[in-house]
Amino acid sequence: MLKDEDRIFTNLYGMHDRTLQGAKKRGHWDGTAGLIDKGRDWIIEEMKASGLRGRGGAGFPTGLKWSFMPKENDGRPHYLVINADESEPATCKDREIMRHDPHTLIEGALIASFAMGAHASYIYIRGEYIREKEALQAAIDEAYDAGMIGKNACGTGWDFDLYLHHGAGAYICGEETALIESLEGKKGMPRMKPPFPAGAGLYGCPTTVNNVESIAVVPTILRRGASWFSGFGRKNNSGTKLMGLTGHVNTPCVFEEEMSLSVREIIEKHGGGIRGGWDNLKAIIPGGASCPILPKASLEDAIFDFDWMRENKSSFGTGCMIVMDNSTDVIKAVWRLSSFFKHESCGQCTPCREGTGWMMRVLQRLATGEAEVEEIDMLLDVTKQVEGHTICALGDAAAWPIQGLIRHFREEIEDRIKAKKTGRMGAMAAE
Ligand code: L3W
Ligand code: SF4
Repeated sequence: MLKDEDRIFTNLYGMHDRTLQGAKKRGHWDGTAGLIDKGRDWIIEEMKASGLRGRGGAGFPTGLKWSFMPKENDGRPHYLVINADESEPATCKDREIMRHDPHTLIEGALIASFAMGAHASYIYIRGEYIREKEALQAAIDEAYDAGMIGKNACGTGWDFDLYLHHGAGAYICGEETALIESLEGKKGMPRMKPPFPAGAGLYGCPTTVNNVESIAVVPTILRRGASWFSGFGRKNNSGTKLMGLTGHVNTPCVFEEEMSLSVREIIEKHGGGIRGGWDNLKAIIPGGASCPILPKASLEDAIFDFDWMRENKSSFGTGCMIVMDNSTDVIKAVWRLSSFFKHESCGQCTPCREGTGWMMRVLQRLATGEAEVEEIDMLLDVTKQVEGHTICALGDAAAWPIQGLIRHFREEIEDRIKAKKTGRMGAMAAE
């Protein structure tokens, strides 16, 4: 369990002063110029050694991603883009950073941009985050006024500008290339990859897109050392992490914890346990709508990290878990998620545009028991035709939860269809 002194986010609940003065008192902006003086290579190597994996959902190693940025100057500017378009259902961890600890993000943006040779960085914030935008902009203004950013940032000789861009409320703009398109003033539609943004990103220039939390932890990792950070969690899953609990726990919350604790410890320590006790647990969705559902039977020894979740055919995602007790209609829950993906599809590739609607309609019939049993395998086949056949990960994200539902709850789906046919639907029916 994480000790108080090991927390990176010391103002997660807004109990302290979030201004520059307050942030400095809590240890932020301490020796920033000295870290920058150590040079780009040192910063990138430390980030690699820390084992930090991207905190936005995909878990790609952050230091490695930074190292893809060109070392030689070919005349094109470099950019750091910070993805604050936090829109994953049940995920609201970055929001707390921007509300209560914005200086961790601004200091991280300066250091990360310097390491990648970027004189400008853009934070793309979700359209619905109005107060967060105000808090963050106020902190950016303060940092400019105090000379922490801007010309000769922190007295390092490095000029650095930070811009806050407000999105218009589309989930797909959290996909990095759609976000870049949107920043450029176009419709937020994902681009084919490769080229990855490090080769051709914003305005065709070398760009790194990182999640808010990934950038906000950088200064503390560099101050305390890579080995301090990598000392938490299992190999390849290191560090502390902002996590969340929603659904049928007694105390839904966002919290910082070390990686690789058990799912049960996380739920009991931070969520106050399941409503009605552990035996009343039915399933979890580990870290975002695209992460396949896992039933209680698979969770007794489950470890809450990237590798365990992948090895067990799910995904750690953003680390913000949805907990479902035995009162949950899991078929209806996954149908609801599929209607979300249908709504958010940008529509430029056929398997996603047509497939998300098709899958949603079949799921709705499964939820009401009106489908035929044979349609379960037909639906599974369709998910396989969507998965891996689209421009961006939204197609996969729409397919995986359905595959998880069929893998773990086929019997419940079949029982519902049979009950409908024999008139035993009763209270079991989805309204
Ligand atoms: C250079 C290579 N760069 C990969 C970079 C790539 C990107 C990062 C991860 O989707 C997932 C999605 C959501 N050369 C590279 C390379 N990169 N190979 O690494 O890339 P990728 O493709 O693995 O993932 P992605 O497209 O970024 C993210 C899932 O996360 N998710 C979370 C969503 C979270 C939010 C939120 O609110 N924070 O929306 C939850 O499950 O479904 O599967 O930068 O360029 N060879
Ligand atoms: Fe758009 Fe869906 Fe294709 Fe992604 S997979 S580009 S959201 S149509």
